[in-house]
Amino acid sequence: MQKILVANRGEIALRVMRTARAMGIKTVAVYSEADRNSPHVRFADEVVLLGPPPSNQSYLRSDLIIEHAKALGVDGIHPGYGFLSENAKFSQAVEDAGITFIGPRPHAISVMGSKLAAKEAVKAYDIPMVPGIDESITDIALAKKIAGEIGYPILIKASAGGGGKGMRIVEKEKDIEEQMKRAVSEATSAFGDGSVFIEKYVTSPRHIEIQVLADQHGNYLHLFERECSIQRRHQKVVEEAPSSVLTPELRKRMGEAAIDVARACDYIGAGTVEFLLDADHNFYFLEMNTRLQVEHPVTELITGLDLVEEQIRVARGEVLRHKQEDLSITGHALELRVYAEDPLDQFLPSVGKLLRYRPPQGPNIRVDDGYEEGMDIPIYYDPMLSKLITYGQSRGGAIKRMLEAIGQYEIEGVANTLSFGRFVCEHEAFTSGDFDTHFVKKYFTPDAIQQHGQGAAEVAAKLATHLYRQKFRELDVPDAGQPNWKSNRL
Ligand code: MV4
Repeated sequence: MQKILVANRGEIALRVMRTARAMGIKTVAVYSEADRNSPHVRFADEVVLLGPPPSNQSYLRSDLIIEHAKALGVDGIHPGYGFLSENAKFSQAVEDAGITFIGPRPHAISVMGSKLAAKEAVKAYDIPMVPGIDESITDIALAKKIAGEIGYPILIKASAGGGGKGMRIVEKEKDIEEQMKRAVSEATSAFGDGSVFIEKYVTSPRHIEIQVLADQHGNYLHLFERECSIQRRHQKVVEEAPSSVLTPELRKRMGEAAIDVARACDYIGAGTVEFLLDADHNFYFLEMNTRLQVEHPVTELITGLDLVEEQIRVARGEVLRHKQEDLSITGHALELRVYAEDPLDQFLPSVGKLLRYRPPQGPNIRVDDGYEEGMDIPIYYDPMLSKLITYGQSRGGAIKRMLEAIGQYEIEGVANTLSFGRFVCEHEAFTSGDFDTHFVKKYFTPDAIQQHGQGAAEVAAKLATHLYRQKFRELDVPDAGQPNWKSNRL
């Protein structure tokens, strides 16, 4: 492989190209008009403008991307995450163009893109599943009968679902009819597929996922787990590896189950198998993500592997270089996703200019980002600014490093979730390891972080008022009354 096009933007485009370059492979960036001045564009050896900012006119234009790839003699396309990364048609079209898709085959993507097809595919293996049905259901009377057998609460899920869309918890039989109708209509409008099924609702689970790697020769590895329970409305906030609740024995069983899931769809490359872990430490297969994930760096830090390098090697047809017995966990890693969102105002996206942007530096700190000081944060894409990743010999060491790094991180001009990250890392439920997927809902209120920065906030408010008055005196304009603080964030 001589030249790789990265069909993505921001931090992941940069991260993929860095590894490609280190492997002696030329890089091609694609970009939209909103990303003209982005670091990923400056980094690449060659660049291609795709079109206007909206994704469907730029980063989702598979036709344009493949056309340019052919014209530039590209022999591999890496999709990153999001955008076209889990699009089976794109994977097929890349292959049809004689280019290597750095990811799984179309078959694996489409099987795992449907929860019902995934359940069907793994049936032949002994993989623990949440009690429930594995077929689409529309008949209300039948749904009531099944729910009665499973026992309430139950969860109605959309087969094509993602991000919690089309998911409905039902506590009592009398609510089944209405919730079924809602789930079907939500799934139909969101995914164009109204198929839903029923599972027992696991009330206080942890979300634990296993990283897998597979080559084209039938070899499989798992790279242990990532704990992803700290999330807000299905958006992950803090991820870590390893999980503080897995024993070596449970880790081995979950790793083997994950490999079986990968085997069940003839997986190739890097993928992630998601599980729920209940309060009694029973685990259940949920779904498989057929891409490199946002949180892959924590796995890299505890295993010493470069997952993008492994993806490229596998795509080139190489045999996996490691044996399961050779892999081990060293130390502990945390990742905080820093979003351009205001934790004091319902996490509303905050757009604007990065007036000041100084990421922390130092040993055991890694920042994966795709913006620089002075840049505008576009409104068109995911609001993630960066990933702050820290490492320590112990979990406590990684948390301590994270708090230091948050303290060093300077971001001005856009509201961001650094203070929310500090809140999580200082919380007793987090530091003790005693948490589940309800952590944020259970413990977070805006006051929890407002109090923390009160001293600094007061100084900032006084200074802002002073500067405001001074400016109006200088310009000699009449005071217009109350400034619109909401739209003029200083
Ligand atoms: C569940 C569940 C409880 N019981 N399934 C959420 C998104 C999708 N990937 C699966 N999800 C869940 N499935 C059963 N049978 C709870 C969730 C869930 C969840 C899972 C992982 C991480 C965060 C979550 C937040 C709310 C609900």
